[in-house]
Amino acid sequence: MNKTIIVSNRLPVQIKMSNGKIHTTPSVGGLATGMKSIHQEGNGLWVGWSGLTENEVPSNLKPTVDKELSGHNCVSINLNKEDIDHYYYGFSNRALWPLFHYFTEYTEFDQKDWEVYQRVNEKFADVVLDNLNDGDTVWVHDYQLLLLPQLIRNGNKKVSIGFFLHIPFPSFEIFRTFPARESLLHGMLGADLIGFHTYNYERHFLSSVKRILGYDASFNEISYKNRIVRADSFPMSIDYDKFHGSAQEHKQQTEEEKSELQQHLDFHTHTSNDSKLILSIDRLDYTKGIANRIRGYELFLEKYPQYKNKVQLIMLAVPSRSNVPQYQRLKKEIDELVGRINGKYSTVSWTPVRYFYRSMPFQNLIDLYTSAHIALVTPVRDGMNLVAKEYIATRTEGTGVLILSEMAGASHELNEAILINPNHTEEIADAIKTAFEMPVSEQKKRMKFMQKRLKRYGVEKWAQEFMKTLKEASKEDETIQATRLNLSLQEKILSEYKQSNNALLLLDYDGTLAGFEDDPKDAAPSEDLFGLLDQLTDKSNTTLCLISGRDKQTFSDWFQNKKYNLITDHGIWIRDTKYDWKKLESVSVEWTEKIRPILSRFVDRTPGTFIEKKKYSLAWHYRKADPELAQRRKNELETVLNSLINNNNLSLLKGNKVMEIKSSNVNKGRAANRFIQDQPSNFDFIFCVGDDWTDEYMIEALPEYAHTVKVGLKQTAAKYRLSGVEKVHQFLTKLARS
Ligand code: ADQ
Repeated sequence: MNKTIIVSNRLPVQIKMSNGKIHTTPSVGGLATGMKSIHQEGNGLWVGWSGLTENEVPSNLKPTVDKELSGHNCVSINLNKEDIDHYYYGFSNRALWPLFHYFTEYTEFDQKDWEVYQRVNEKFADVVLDNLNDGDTVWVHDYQLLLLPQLIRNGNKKVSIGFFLHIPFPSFEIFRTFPARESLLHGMLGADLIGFHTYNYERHFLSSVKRILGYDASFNEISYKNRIVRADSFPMSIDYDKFHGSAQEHKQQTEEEKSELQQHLDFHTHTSNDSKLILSIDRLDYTKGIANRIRGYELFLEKYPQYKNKVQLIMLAVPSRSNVPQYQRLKKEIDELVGRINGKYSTVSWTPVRYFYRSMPFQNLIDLYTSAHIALVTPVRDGMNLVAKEYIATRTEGTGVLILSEMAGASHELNEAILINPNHTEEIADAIKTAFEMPVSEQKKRMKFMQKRLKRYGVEKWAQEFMKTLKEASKEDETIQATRLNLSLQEKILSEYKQSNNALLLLDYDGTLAGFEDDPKDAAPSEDLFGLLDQLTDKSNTTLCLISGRDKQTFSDWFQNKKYNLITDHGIWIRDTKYDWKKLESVSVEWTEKIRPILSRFVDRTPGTFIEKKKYSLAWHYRKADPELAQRRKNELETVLNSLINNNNLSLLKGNKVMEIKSSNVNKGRAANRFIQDQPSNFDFIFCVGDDWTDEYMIEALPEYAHTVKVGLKQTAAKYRLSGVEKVHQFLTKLARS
């Protein structure tokens, strides 16, 4: 039975060792809950780090730890202190975390950190591959493991791989600054499906893939090597019922059952009817905008002094990454800010900020969520932010106001919150006032919308949706694999070819026999290619014909001494093996005078594009232009040209990063047919290969028995696919040597 392996930096169990004994407790975090059913299904496994370094587990206890973990269907990765220092604290949290959250000034690229990051990702890959069988699914989580999808793919191609990024993916302008940018993208592209919290992150990722690696992406699909990689957004959620249910139980508590914290909270809210609590909960992290939040609160007290004594900010900061210097500085800054406000405003009976720097048990979190009238969530960047969602889930009476930063992924779903710009202190102060004054009916109206949404799309649903999409993505890829000209199909065609008395090979040139160059002139045939084509031409049963959009002059120059049949200009000219050029179509070129100035205007406005003037057509090349701008200009140009084209009997050919305008009665399909009909005897075998849209005319025009092949993954009427020029050469070599 196939299984799913979940991989994350940390395992979903906590291990503690005391007096030589091992205790494990399952973690209750959001991810563990969301993945629970997937993890428990079949022989599901979770691979990750246990939280203890090799030095912390005495070697005699290692088998017991492993056994204990295996009882939870977990397999741990052995990491030593150096690994953790460089891979986790170093590369993950001193380079990737700040970079992806737009803190470029905090981003440190250290060569040693990078090397260890690669090594640790390989350690993860080794353990995953040891446990992986064909047909299994792997779901990799987060920024600590960006290289893992590709490493797994290299080790086993017959598995489905999903990857989810829990933090933002930054815009191209930020991402491009990073030294290891190519490797990180290639690492992620090993997956079949790459998930993000929001469409914006997905968009940024696709933009980096296009601009940095130069791969085509149409909508959310990237044609990567010989696979399709899908990117999509899946906003992560929470275990709504757990938070809602706990809040309902909490309401039933008697005075004696209440926690000490709850008693303190009650003490404040009971001092007067309009006393209110504002809640702030986060890991202590510079991305969470904690300092801005305190400043906003301070300004609120200053601007609206009538609320003094009536309001208290309860601030819970969970210690995090405290050996990274920026986190230590942040801790100091927050301590000072809190001290300053409390020093300035406290009275004998009132403290404006109650600050807790520690982790709290779940029940205390519920105390806080259920008691707070306002939740103040102001990250300057946050992938999603689950605290905001948890607050909504616990408001069983439908009251309460969420003030939420528009920089948190959650703001896309929680539109009914008061959305603020976390860098605008005054906006925070005013939002607190608005929240204070919001009528209960309005609070309930907003809460209802948000609760309904979160209840419907909980964390389990999130995980299921991801898995469902991953299955679909892998299936789609299988369909493509099915038409791939694999070895057994190649053998079949080869044996037909060997038996043939009169075989035709119709070969497109650019993108099929030769790779693309920035300048089309640089794609002249290599000695190897000449050798291969000569060998094929020498075969007594074979007619070879190169059929291309290239102009007659270029092909004459390149192939002047070669006995190949040539069809150029998309089918206007033909040269037979006796070097006689004949015109297949008569076409006028007067229209070029009208169209050329239009193309020139587009060239002026689109850096990196240029016009290629051929004898019978005009081509606008945009291979070197910014991909997104080129896409927009291409659509604009199409609109501009459409009416002119119809009136002048022209057609527009959309090739590979080129748009070509030419006479309508010319195409490779007509030319191929003419060529076939003009031969003295019928062909009993046809093999045709091409890579772009212009070749589709020829593929569609050929008789049913022809073996038609598309190079690449784009839509096609061809029967088979090959992934690239190299594969075409390999197959033609087989024909030549047969
Ligand atoms: P985080 O940056 O850790 O997560 P967040 O999404 O808010 O941020 O999750 C914090 C979690 O910790 C919440 O579930 C909360 O209940 C819990 N928590 C907070 N304080 C606690 C305390 N004192 N004791 C115990 N638990 C506490 C990263 C990304 C986010 C993204 C998540 C999930 O940075 O943007 O939303 O992953 O993908």
